[in-house]
This record gives sequence, structure tokens and C-alpha cells, in this order.
Amino acid sequence: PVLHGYFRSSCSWRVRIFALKGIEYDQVPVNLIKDGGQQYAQQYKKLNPMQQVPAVEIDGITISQSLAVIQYIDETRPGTPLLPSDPKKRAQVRMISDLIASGIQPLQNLSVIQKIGAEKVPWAQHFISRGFQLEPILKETAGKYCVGDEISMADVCLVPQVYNAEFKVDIEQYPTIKRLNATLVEIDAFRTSHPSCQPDTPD
Ligand SMILES: N[C@@H](CCC(=O)N[C@@H](CS)C(=O)NCC(=O)O)C(=O)O
Repeated sequence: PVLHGYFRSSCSWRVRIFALKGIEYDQVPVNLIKDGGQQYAQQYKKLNPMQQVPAVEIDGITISQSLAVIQYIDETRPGTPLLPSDPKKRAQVRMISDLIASGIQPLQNLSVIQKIGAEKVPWAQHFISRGFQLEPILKETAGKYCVGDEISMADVCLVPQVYNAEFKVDIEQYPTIKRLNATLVEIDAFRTSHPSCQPDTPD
């Protein structure tokens, strides 16, 4: 696979969790800031008409939308399953993943923040705090990880969102989120996929 992504993009980080499955992949950096945003380049637009990262070339097709990528690799590759087989747990994993991927991240995406202008910091804080009402949900579903004791797509969504939020809100207010994140960031696949150590991470 080839991942077109950006080191600091939370959606790209979700996909870098390829590492959890032991999948080797190449990375092509798309700098969201440089040159007015390389995601807007004509050549990249051909790959992802939405002009966002990630886009993944895999098995002869191109997939954008990080959750679609994660579910595709889960369905086609061996290793740690990212969706549990129990339908109730599976629904909980999807609920938490959607809550983050549809209910938090898009509201403070770069193109949104750029439109907001001067109010961008309180805007992002508001929507992260609102989204982190996820806390009581996780309190119910979590064991060692977001849903029970098995790592899942929900964990893959949570860690990048917490990384992004840490710059903006006080994570101490969310003890379950804080605990889960602290456990997850110790795992090798989360360490190697961290924004601080990607090929395009600046010195
Ligand atoms: N739903 C998409 C969202 C993709 C997305 O929002 N990507 C952000 C980076 S995390 C992006 O490319 N932003 C560029 C921009 O807003 O111009 C996914 O899960 O992959």
C-alpha cells in the first residue's frame, strides 16, 4: 500500500495503524500547509477529489476516508482484528469511531478552521469539549481499551483525536479518555505511527 498523508493529520494517523496489522507500506507526504496546501494540487485532486488526506493506493484501487481504509484492511488482512465479532461490541466500536470521525474531527478540520479565522481557538475548544461528552459512553464500554479488552478501530480513532485535543483542552476533565490514551500510546504500533516520527515530520 501507498499512504498519501501528512504527519500531523489525525485521519492519516488512523491509517498509519497499518502497523497494528504488521503491514508494510510506503508514505507519500502531502503537506497541508506548504505551497498553499499540496492537497489542492491538480495531481493530488485526481487521486482524491475531496482534496483531503489520507488517500491509500491498495490492491489496485484508491481509497479515501480513513474508516473505509481501516475496515478494508481489516477485511482483507490477517492480524489483530479491528472490529469485534460480537454484534453489540461491533456496534459500540462503530458508535465511538463515528462519534470521533463525524462528530469531532470534521468540525475543526484545517479548511473549516481557516474559514473561522480569529475565533478558531474557542471554536475548536467548544467542539472538542462537546465531542468529549464521549467520556460517559467510554466509561460504560471500556475495559482496558475503548470497547472491552481488545484493541479496535475505536482506539485507532481515539488516540489521534486526543493528541489533537491536548493542545486545546484540559484532558484531566476526562479521566476515562485520559486513562485509555495513556495505555494505548505505550503500544508499539501507536508509537511508530505517532506524528513525531514520520518521514515528513520536520526536525
Ligand atoms: N472523513 C475523512 C476526513 C479527512 C480529513 O478531514 N483530512 C484532513 C486532515 S486530518 C485534511 O486533509 N484536511 C485538509 C484541508 O482541510 O484542507 C477521513 O476520515 O479520512
